[in-house]
Amino acid sequence: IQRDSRFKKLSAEDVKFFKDLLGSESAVIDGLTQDATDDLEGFNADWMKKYRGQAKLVVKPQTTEQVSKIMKYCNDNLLAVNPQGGNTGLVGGSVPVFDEIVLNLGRMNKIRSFDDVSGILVADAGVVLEAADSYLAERGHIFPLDLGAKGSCHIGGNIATNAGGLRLLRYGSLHGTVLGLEAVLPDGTIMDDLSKLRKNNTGYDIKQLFIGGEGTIGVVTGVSIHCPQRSPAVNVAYLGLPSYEHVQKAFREAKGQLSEILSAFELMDTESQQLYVRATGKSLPLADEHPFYCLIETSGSNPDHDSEKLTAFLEHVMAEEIVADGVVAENETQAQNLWACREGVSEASQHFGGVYKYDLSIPLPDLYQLVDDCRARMRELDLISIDDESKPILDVVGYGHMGDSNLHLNVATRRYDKEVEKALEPWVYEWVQKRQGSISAEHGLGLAKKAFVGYSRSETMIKLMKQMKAFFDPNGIMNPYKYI
Ligand code: FAD
Ligand code: 2HG
Ligand code: ZN
Repeated sequence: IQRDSRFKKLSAEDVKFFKDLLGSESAVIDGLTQDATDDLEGFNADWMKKYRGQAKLVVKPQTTEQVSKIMKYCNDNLLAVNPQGGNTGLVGGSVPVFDEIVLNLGRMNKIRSFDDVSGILVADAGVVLEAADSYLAERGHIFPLDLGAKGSCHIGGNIATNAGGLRLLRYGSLHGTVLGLEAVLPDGTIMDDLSKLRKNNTGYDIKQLFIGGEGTIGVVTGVSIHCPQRSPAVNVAYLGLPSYEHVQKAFREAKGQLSEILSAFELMDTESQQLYVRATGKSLPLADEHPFYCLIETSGSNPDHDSEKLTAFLEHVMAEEIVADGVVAENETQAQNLWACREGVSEASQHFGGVYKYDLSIPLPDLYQLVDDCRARMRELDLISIDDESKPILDVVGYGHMGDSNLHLNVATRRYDKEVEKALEPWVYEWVQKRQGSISAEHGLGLAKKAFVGYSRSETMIKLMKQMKAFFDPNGIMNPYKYI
């Protein structure tokens, strides 16, 4: 890609405008009129250290009005902008490609209101997910989304990517739980759609376009979201299973027997768990190795009732030899350790130098076949070895949100390598297209999947998306060069 020459290059005068507007020293990182290379690094490089921009300016507004003035100035002057939350995105959408200004929401981090009768939380977009959840925990509620990056990602970033995560099975997608949004459009208009209503059928539901919009049509500044009651009884079980067939049977049984208390059903293959062990030095919860593992969580209101159900379920699946072995957490620490075996895989897979991540929706019966096929392909091409350091790939691992038919295929490498990338792309996307899956289940498209949207969307749909983009952002200044 080439830098779009329509965009103005940042000048000292522009920097002065932002400094005057935002006032405080810490609100602007200025790499144009002074040396700020080190300070800019964290905003220019993504979490995987795969994508790197060349932004010379980071602005950190504290109010919606400031965001509005920033956007109006950028639009009037044709300065390109990259909205950024916690910078944990996995598709290269959160960092600039060239010299786009980074508009980071980190200082917009206030809870605006919470009603413990309705469970409706209204907060700034830059509130860190874990902070929102802790605030809610003190008030007997839970954020309807949870994910491994909770300590860094923002709720605004979650909305911009339409993150799915570990609780979607129970609480549904953000398209249902988000009740209202406040967003700033590229020309500075404040879209005040911060409704607190669960029902509101008054014409087009425009906020939905911002959920999963990946910062291409506006900046999300405020969020109104419906948060459920926190369950007093939470159980976590970690199970070992002999095959993917058995995993599917266990999922059916879990839905049938745990039904309304089932809050997560996660899948990990043995390779993903071995990689976690290798990267962290920790040991796995079960003594013997099993080809597959599942993490099951239940959340309910009555500890005795839930334990009784979970015990009956476990007895049944063990007696039927669906599950080979398992362990149930006896306290909060044990539960966290079991969850770490699942949540830690994402980081473990990039621990050894590089990673190629594919976040896919695949019909459940076929879901794991991709991992087997991919591993076989990498062997055939002689690109993979866990011990031989001369091979680029350490391992191919599969894990994900079984309950949502969402597979994470991670190819852990010793370095970023064009040969590996060519062996994987578009092969993975063709595989998924043939099974009517989606090439992006929950992480978005960003820069990584820009060239591959056509594997999951028709010409007509892509054309409509481009028309929407042009309507909201006629100058194309919002997160340019990315998927749209
Ligand atoms: P960023 O990374 O900063 O930005 C992501 C995108 O959103 C960019 O395109 C950016 O321009 C845009 N954006 C950010 N904030 C705004 C805003 N206020 N207004 C407009 N646009 C904005 N995802 C899942 O779905 N499920 C998971 O289970 C999951 N687990 C993860 C685990 C780890 C360890 C990591 C590193 C990532 C994980 N992710 C997961 C990826 C996920 O997309 C992000 O973690 C999260 O949703 C992004 O939030 P963020 O604040 O970091 O956004
Ligand atoms: C998860 O479910 C995240 O752990 C990250 O969505 C997946 O790193 C990945 O590929
Ligand atoms: Zn995920």
